[in-house]
Amino acid sequence: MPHPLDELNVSDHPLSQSEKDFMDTNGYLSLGQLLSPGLLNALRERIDELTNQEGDNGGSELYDSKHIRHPKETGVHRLANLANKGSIFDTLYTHPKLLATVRHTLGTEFKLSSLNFRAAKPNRGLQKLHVDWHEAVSPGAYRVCNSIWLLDDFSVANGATRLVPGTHLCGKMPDEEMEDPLQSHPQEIILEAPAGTAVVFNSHVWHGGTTNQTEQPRRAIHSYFCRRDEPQQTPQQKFIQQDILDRIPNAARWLLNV
Ligand SMILES: O=C(O)CCC(=O)C(=O)O
Repeated sequence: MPHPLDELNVSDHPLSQSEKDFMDTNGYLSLGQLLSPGLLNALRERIDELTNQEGDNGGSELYDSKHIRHPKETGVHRLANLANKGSIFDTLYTHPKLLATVRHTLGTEFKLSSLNFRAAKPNRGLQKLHVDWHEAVSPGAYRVCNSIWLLDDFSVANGATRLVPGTHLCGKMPDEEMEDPLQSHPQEIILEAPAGTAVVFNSHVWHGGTTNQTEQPRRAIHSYFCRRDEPQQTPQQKFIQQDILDRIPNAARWLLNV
């Protein structure tokens, strides 16, 4: 029987050896501009629509979850549960190159944990360096893997994500090593890239948002994955809608765990 990942053509988009080596060593990998200009604009429009519709309630599915890693974040626009909010978001969790990178990190048995939007508002957005897990893990024993789809050009000025390459291998949490994880780390890099780019990062690498020093929100969507034996951040069996179940292929159901 074919594995669901094969049904999503993951084997047709293998990582090159240098991509694997880069991901293994640094804990992140840019997949380049995977979003066409047309899809990028349509995503921005749908996000604006949802942001207006949901207002202060935006992200409530995330904040209500008992598995949330951090309490409600101020200074950001959030939306959660995007897998149930339009077919336009399907690519963001089913793209074969994305899934090939996640498979390389977590093995074949993983699922979507959540699909959320985060935009840092002007003068806001700084996060502590953190990992998306409650403790440090041994190299290779990864439980979670994140990715970020850039809806705006990411720059030092507008609060691009920072990360400290290689820290997924160090077996330490940022707050064990740093006096103040809000501060810059001497080895941190900033993910500067054009809108439409997707970057996968091992969730155990130290990372976080930085301050948006421009007048416009800095927008991005995170497709976040976990191993199948871990709880989802958005438990899809609770949230899934019948029209979505009817629309998506079996392999996407497998990814959502519904
Ligand atoms: O959006 C970003 O730049 C990073 C967000 C992040 O790491 C988080 O919300 O945990």
